Amino acid sequence: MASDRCPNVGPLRVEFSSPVKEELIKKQNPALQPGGRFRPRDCVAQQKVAIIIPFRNREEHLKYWLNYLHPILQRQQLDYGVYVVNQDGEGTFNRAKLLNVGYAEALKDYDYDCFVFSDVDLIPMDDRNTYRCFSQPRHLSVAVDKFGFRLPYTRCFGGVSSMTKEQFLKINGFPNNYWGWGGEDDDIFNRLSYKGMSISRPSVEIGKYRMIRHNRHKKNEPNLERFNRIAHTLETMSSDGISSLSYSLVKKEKLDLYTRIHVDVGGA
Ligand code: UDH
Ligand code: NGS
Repeated sequence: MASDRCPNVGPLRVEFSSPVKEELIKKQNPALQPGGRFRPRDCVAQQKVAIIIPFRNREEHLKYWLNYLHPILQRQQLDYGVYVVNQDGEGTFNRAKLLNVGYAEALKDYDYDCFVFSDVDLIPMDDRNTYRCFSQPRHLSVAVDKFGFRLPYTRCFGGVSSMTKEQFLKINGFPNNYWGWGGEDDDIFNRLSYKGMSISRPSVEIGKYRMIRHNRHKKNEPNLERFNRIAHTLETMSSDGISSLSYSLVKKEKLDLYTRIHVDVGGA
């Protein structure tokens, strides 16, 4: 994927001492198109990648994410767009449903064939960790600093992951009814394994990440139903997913560095 003009460099220095202003990020990334879109000038990228970030009230984290990721994604020569899916209102947070919304709304803009789902607080430490899709669903954030740069458990699929459109549709997308923290990523792992897929991962060296430290956010308390729900993925996955997704789109804005989707996901 790398060319002489913009080679990937390998390990990167990542730190969170002072957030960069959006104006400066824009200046440093002059090839970006409105809505946070980019495609390489001198070649046709192999995949069209939508990067989806579930979001509410993390503006500082988002600035770090945009500042670090845009240059990396351009060096990776991706044809990509960044979608920040903002849960409007004060209701309990629903990460997986926001990711479903991002998938649906991104497809209204462009014929994306690959989707990268990323928490806003995770920054890769090596630009050889390509934000694209593979023959099996991919878990990219394998070695996060907060877990001592190790995978915390084998079935872990949280943080940053990627799936082709086909892989995503095969599992009927993500569950819509995990309100609050935890378990939705385990439900997604269950879906993939029930459909006979395996997980691809970069090495622990290339899959290193830094997480921006933070406290638990309001309205994202641990979901007490999560253990019961992940025990029933097999029965629920065909009826609960992208096929049953319903939401109200409040606003879709093409900003300089990303597309911001405001959504009312209803719920608890
Ligand atoms: N998110 C938001 N806003 C919220 C909650 C979640 O944007 O209010 C998004 C964001 O992209 C975040 C992701 O959902 O990266 C996952 O949520 P999280 O960061 O709260 O989950 P994590 O497992 O942290 O990283 C849980 C709280 C840990 C508290 C540790 C106290 N030392
Ligand atoms: C598991 C959670 C996952 C979560 C993972 C890492 O226990 O949703 O921890 O969490 N599963 C359940 O609770 C059933 S972390 O330490 O990154 O906040 O992603």
